[in-house]
Amino acid sequence: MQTQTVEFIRPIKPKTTLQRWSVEAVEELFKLPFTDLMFRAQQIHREHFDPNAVQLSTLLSIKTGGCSEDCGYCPQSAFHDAGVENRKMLEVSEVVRAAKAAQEAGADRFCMGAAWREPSKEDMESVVEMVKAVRGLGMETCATLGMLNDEQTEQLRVAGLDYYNHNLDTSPEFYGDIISTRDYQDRLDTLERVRKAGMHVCSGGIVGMGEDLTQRAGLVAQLANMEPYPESVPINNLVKVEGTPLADTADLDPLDFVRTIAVARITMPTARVRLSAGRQQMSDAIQALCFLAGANSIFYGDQLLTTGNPDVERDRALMDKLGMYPFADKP
Ligand code: SAM
Ligand code: DTB
Ligand code: SF4
Repeated sequence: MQTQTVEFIRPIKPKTTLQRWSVEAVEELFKLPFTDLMFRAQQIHREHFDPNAVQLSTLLSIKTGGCSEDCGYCPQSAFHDAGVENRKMLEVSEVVRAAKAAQEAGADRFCMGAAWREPSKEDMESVVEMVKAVRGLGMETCATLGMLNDEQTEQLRVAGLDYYNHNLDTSPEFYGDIISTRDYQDRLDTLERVRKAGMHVCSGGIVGMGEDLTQRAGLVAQLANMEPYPESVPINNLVKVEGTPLADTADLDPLDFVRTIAVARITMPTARVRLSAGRQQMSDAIQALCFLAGANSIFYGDQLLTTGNPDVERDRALMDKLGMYPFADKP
């Protein structure tokens, strides 16, 4: 593991091999001159990864809309009127068809998302079949289904789930401004169960929700201080959806988004840092800066869950232009 020598990075728990990050230390990273921050991020990125390889995950919403949580950013919450229909869960055969198509298009990971607070017993039976079937295609599997209990994490592990996505979304201090139907500790408890069951953890958050710099740093510090930190860290730029409480939030300066990627890379050197939601609204130049800052994963395919994502052709063209390739095709 990289040893940090710069004075503002203070290991809090030297007995572990992990970096421990105070919120202040993370905030100091955010405040570095842009080129210094990028240089540090690139150095660390290149120590651990091929900087030209990008991991491609395709998302599928297996259960859309009507969610009983009130997350202020989310078009699928039953509390908001964002025009998202409450649909029933997809059939296993529909999921397999979508996974095959994603694999043929070049994705190596398939992530199944559901608009649930937590899955029911019956939901789990279908999800287990989906995970087994997608694993059977030779793809990495990921699911994001809300809170899980111990029995459910075990069911998913046995089914062959590789990653569980459960985002902390923001800092503990800002969380209550965005969600009132669950608390931060609920999120941490589920992540702990996923880890204990032996699956890889995918956890990140959303920026551009009106958080201040300390709160943005607080999210990164929370993630980086998990022991171990997540293997996969999605950084989402808020997609502002009409009808959600955050629809009119002021735009985040795109360079502040790039900074967030760089800070995630520096604080979690071996994680896959995913440039996640919000790419459709981003120029190629900003996406290129995100890759320079250490992003090495994207959602691939023209749909996220309910909102759009760049289509495969646009992403292939961008990768070609930048001389990047899917990490599975590494020469
Ligand atoms: N219901 C489950 C949960 O919340 O854990 C899984 C699905 S939920 C849609 C997965 C993640 O999508 C959320 O944690 C949030 O980070 C992200 N998300 C939802 N709406 C978003 C938006 N408008 N912009 C950016 N990210 C969003
Ligand atoms: C993550 O961090 N972002 C993805 C995935 N994990 C599940 C979801 C983004 C959702 C964007 C809004 C939508 O399409 O509904
Ligand atoms: Fe439900 Fe997840 Fe959306 Fe929150 S983010 S409303 S839990 S689907």
